[in-house]
Formats: sequence, structure tokens, C-alpha cells
Amino acid sequence: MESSRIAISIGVTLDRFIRSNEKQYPQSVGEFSQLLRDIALASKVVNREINKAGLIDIMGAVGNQNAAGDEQQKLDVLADIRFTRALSKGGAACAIISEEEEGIVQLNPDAKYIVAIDPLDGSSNIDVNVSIGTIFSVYRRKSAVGTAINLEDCLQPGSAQVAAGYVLYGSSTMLVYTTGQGLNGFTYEATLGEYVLSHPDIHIKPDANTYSINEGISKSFVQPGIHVYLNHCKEHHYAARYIGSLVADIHRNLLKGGIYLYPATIHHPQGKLRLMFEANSLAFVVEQAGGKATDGEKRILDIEPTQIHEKTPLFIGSLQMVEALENALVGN
Ligand code: AHM
Ligand code: MG
Repeated sequence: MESSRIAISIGVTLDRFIRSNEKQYPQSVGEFSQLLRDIALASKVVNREINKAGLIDIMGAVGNQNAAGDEQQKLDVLADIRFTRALSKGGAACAIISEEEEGIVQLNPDAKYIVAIDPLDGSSNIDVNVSIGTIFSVYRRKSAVGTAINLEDCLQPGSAQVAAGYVLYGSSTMLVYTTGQGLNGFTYEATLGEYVLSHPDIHIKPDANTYSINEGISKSFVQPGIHVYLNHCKEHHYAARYIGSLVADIHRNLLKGGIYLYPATIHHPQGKLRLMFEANSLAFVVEQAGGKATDGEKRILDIEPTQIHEKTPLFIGSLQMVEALENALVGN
């Protein structure tokens, strides 16, 4: 079939890929495709701003003023503005919830998709020129089109995601996303201004030997099973690799195999990462690649959220590694 041939051709542009997939749904009115295009567009703008972060004064704290007397904005606040603006102008999103915003940002009431976004994750790495990322999820609203979005529309479990993905601003910029039919990665070709398909149908190795965790705070891990698993990693001479940028750590583990762990700690009894902005999206992505994501007791995608900014422990990556961790947690 022509469309599926286009969809798996390396080098096809994201735009063409989106269009060819849209053709498989004759009833589609293109709203979802527009939404993906808006996310991609905003990510290109953010990418440009990240690349010049060392040159102009946008790395400062919010509240400072630059030489021109303008309010300076931190890059994570700026990224939030870029994504909100693109989604607002595109008209395909009815609301956004963001790690940078307290509550729901209402957009086009006549649209049907809600976007949950961490506009710039790992922002402590910006100032030191280390990879950072954007993480996003798309949900279908439950309330009637034409009305304002309410909390119930936003607090859907990860299993209800229509699409999810991330943008990695690294040695190259990549957009990786799924609509529930496999996982594909697109690399940004800056001279063309286009994302092109570079990593079709990504699969994560079922087992590997890399673990990613902030082990420096291991004394504050509250579950004894975590220490059992970490000892197992060391006994088997696993490589410890921790960038401290979730997207970068997950991306590496997706391509090379591995497990990422952020357990509950004394200071963060529910873990540090946000269910709606980080865990759900990456759980959907990793499951689509054949991996697994759990909070230690439950599949991440099955958690019923009760708050927009809810946190969760996160153990995610290669299937057998996550299963070994689960066994350690229950004392097997
Ligand atoms: P952020 O959303 O404030 O940027 O925090 C999330 C980040 C993740 O990218 C990363 O994996 C984790 O926090 C690192 O936390 P820690 O410094 O505690 O290891
Ligand atoms: Mg974050």
C-alpha cells in the first residue's frame, strides 16, 4: 500500500508522514494532524532559542531585566509560551495543562484535544549545555465540544492518551512520538527546517545492562527493594549512566536498552516526577517500543490521576530489567 510505504521510508518528512497516516482515516478532519504540526513547529522555535542560549541573555532567572529593560524569562517559561502560542494559533487544542502552569489553560472550545506538556524538562541542565527535552501527551476531551474544559477532562489515566512523545534537544534535535501504532523518531534537519524520519519503528531491547538513577541520594530511598536491585546491577557490572535529563536518559535507554529509576525518597515520598507531564507520556512511548513502566506496584498508564501536578515513582525501560526491579521490590 502506497501510504504505508511512505510511512516507513527513512528520510520522509514529518509533515508527509503525518499526512500519509491521516489518509488511513477517511473520516479524519485533520485536527489531530494540525495539533502534531503545531507541536513540531513550536519545538523548532524552542530549539532555535536553546541553541542561542549561550549568546543572549535568556538563561537568567525570571524577574530579572535585560539591558533593554524587558522582563527576562527563563528558557522553560519561554518554551511554555512558545508551545501555548503555537497550539492556540493552530486551533486544534481545546486546552493545555503544563508543568509551568498552575491550572488549566483554556484554548479553542470547539476543538477536541487536550495537551499535557512539560515544555522544557531537565532545565537545570540548560546552563551547562547538556541535553534537555520537551515531553507531551494528547488526550481527547470528555466534555461536549463548545464548552470549557474541566478538571475531569484533564485527569484521565495515561491509557487514554491518543498520542505522546518527546523532543530531545541534544547533539541533534529529535522528535519521537507514538499514536499507539508503534514508535517513530524524526531528526531535525536545520538547513531544511524539517524533521525527517530517521528511526522508524523503535524497539527497546528486552534486557540490557545500563541503569540510570541518582544514586547519590540512595540513603533517602525509602523502599529496601531498591537497594537490592542496585546491588544486583553492581554484581552484574552494569553501566551506570545518569544525565539528569529524563528525556535524554530515556532516549538513550530506548536505543541501547536500560532501566531508568526515580523512586520515592524521604524528601519526595511520591517520587519527584509528574504523572501527567512526564511519566504518562514516556510510559506510553516505552510500552510502544516493547518496554515497561511502573510505579513499583502499578502500571503507570493505569494510574487514575487525582491532581494535575500529581507525582509518582517511576521505573521504566527494558521489559526484563523492570520485571527484575519489581521482583526485588516484593522481596523475590
Ligand atoms: P524538572 O521537571 O524540574 O526539570 O525535573 C525533572 C528532572 C528530570 O529530567 C530528571 O530525570 C530528574 O529531574 C533529575 O532529578 P535529580 O536531580 O533529583 O536526580
Ligand atoms: Mg520536568
